[in-house]
Formats: sequence, C-alpha cells, structure tokens
Amino acid sequence: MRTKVCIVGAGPAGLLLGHLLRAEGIACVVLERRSAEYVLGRIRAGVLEQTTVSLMERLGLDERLTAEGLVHDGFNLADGERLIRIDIAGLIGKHVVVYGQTELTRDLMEAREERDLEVIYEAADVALHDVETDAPFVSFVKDGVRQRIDCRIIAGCDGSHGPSRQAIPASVGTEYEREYPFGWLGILADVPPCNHELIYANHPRGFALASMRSPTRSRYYVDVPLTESIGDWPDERIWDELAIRLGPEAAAHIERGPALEKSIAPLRSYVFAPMRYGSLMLCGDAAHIVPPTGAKGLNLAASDVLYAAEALTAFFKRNDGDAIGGYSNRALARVWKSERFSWSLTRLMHRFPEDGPFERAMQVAELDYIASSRAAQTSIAENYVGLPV
Ligand code: RFL
Ligand code: PHB
Repeated sequence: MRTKVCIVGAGPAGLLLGHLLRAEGIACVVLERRSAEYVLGRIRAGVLEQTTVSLMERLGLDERLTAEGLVHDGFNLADGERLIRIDIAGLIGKHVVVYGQTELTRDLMEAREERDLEVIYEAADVALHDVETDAPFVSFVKDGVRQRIDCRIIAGCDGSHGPSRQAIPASVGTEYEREYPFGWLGILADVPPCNHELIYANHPRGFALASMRSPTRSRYYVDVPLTESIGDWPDERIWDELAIRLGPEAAAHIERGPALEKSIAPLRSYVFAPMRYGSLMLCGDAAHIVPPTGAKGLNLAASDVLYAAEALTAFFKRNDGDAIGGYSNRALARVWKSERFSWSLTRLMHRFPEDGPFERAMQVAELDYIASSRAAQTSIAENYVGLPV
C-alpha cells in the first residue's frame, strides 16, 4: 500500500490530523492498535479550548459539539474556606466548552466514511522504518497478515507509549521530565453535577476536582498516593472524600451514584524535543504529557495537529519543504507555555508529601494574591482558555 502520510494512532490527534489532510485532498491512512470500541471506552479529557472547537467547526464536524457542548464562562479555585471564581468571560471575553474527549473522538470516527478517511483498527506490531530518509514505511499485522505502507511522511500520533517516539534515536533528542508523587482517581456517574462550573480544590486532605460531561453526568477526581489502587477506593469512599475536599457548600449538592467508570491516572510532565526527525513528525501525547490540572493535553494535541496540517499542506500542495522543518519549533513554543501553566496549577492546587510549612505558606499567599488581583485572575483565565495558536 502507498500513501502520502501514514498516521500512527487514532486518538484525537490522529483522527483530527487525518480529517484535516483529507479536507485538503492529501492522501493518508491511519493505523490504530486498538478496536474502535476500546478507544471510545477510554474516559479522558473534558474541557475544550476555543482552538479545538474551531478545528471541529472548520471541518464541519461540530454539529453535536455545538448542540451538546456546555459553554463555561468561568471556573473556581477552592482553598478549603472560600471559592475564588475566575470569571473568564468577564476578564477576557472568552469561554471554554465542556465536551468529553470520548464524544469528540466519536464525532471524528463517525465521519470517516463520509470524508473518505481510512482508519485500520486492530493493527498489531506497528513498526516505523527508515524515518531518517525521504522514503519511510510502516509495517503492521492485520488479521494475521504482515503488511506495509510506503509513504512520504509518518505522523506519530500514538500517545506516550507508542512506537513513534522510540523510532527517534536518543542521541538526537532531549527528554524533559517531572513526575508527581500522586495520581488522579476519576469517577464518572450519571448524577447531576454539584455545581454549574468546575471546582478545583486544594484541601488539607488533598486535591479534588468537580467536573461534568452533561447536565446529568458528573466527572469527579481526587488525588491519591501512587501506592493506592482502585481496589482501595469503593464508590462510597470516593463520594465521602469528595464531600470533604470540595467543601460544605459543594458537598450539600453532591448527588451520589454508582460509578460508570473509575480509573487512576498518574500525573507527569514530559516533553521530547525536537518534535520532528527526518520524515517523522510527532503530535500530541507522543511528544509531550501534561498533568491534567490545566485541562491542556487534548487541546495541545489539537494545536500540534493544526500546525502539522499546515506544514503538510504547504509541503504537498506548494512544494514548500521549509514548512516541515519549522514544525517542531512552532509547536514547541506553545507546548512549553502549556507545560508551564499545567505544572504551576498542579503545584498550587496539590499537597505534595515533601512540602513543609514554607511551601504551604507559598500556596496560601498565591491563592490570596489570585483572590485579590484582577491581573492574576486574567493571567489564569488567558492560559486556561488557551494561548493563541
Ligand atoms: P491518545 O489519546 O493517547 O491516542 C493515541 C492513540 O495511539 C494508539 N496507539 C497505537 N496505535 C498503533 N500502534 C501502536 N503501537 C500504538 N500505541 C498506541 C492508542 O491506542 C491511541 O488510540 O493521544 P492523543 O491523540 O495525542 O491525545 C491526547 C489526549 O488523549 C490527552 O492529552 C488528554 O486525554 C489529556 N487529558 C486532558 N486533556 C485536556 O485537554 N483536557 C482535559 O480536561 C484532560 N483531562 C486528560 C484528562 C487525561 C487523563 N488521563 C487519563 C491521562 C484527564 C485524565 C484523567
Ligand atoms: C474532566 O472533566 O475530565 C477534566 C476537567 C478539567 C481538568 C481535567 C479533567 O482539568
């Protein structure tokens, strides 16, 4: 098989890139290790920046997002005593949209046929070859038969554990990494949210987040030590902990229900640079990870893909080779700012086991400053809605 761009991974990055390339008439094939059902079963991001929404609009795939997405004009930081509201709309005239990654992925998946986007699911043993040359290829096994796709460019959209990043020799790249001593335990339940906006809480017992997927479906998180597992957290223990950490006002409105899904995700900051090597371009989690506190992961994947699609369009339609050369620096400039924001919000809102009274006093002082400063709130708001692309 031969195509122009072979995309590895059919998460949001791979599917978005595939659709953007097809909209430009550029031939591409997407290879995904899992089944479509498995991909849709992963519960992840919930908050979309305007850039991500605009990409769906540009593709004309925003019908459900426009109808069902919840426009949020603000969100809240809770410090155990008070709720500090970040009035995004009032401060900068923008908003975010609450719409699950699962739903966005479903919209992209369902448009495959109509937009002539080929996605090969359950492709095993995907391996990248000759990425340093102008004639790379990808091999994989489908239904027991080994196959090969020859292409001009490989887009590595295969998340943090996929084979794409591994195809770049360690000697040509730098890894930047920060691990955190806790994970987020998430619970999804068909109960109305306790508040109409998100609440991020820093409580003496730890972090909590009240989020949602719809007016009848809630998504909550608490941070837990990495030594704990799902078995340690029956539903009732999670609900009890949320009621304490989110504070009495939110607790009064928490409705409990059976978990539709529960999982623990470790928190990590990671960047691999450069994001291009030879004929391989990395997009999304394949190149970088942010802790979920800033709601940036999916949105960064979307901005990478926007830059990658522009570079590939210039390359294939206008013969502009420099565009691909410029991709990594352009993407990384935005990635680093989101890494900074996600790291600083994580630092502010979590109790780190190694923290002493000084570090805690810094958190209190920063939350006090944010509560009293329009400038500080504006800075948080403009980062939360997403910096310009
Ligand atoms: P994905 O979604 O991991 O997709 C990669 C795809 O590649 C496939 N793959 C392979 N395919 C072929 N061969 C192989 N060998 C392969 N190995 C892997 C995988 O099966 C998969 O389908 O990466 P992508 O597309 O870059 O998208 C990134 C986002 O998924 C991620 O950044 C976000 O989910 C992060 N995130 C959040 N981001 C936000 O913008 N806002 C949020 O509110 C938000 N909340 C979250 C989050 C992530 C979380 N977890 C579980 C890590 C909340 C949580 C709890
Ligand atoms: C979510 O709803 O899953 C969510 C919302 C905000 C975050 C992270 C996750 O910062």
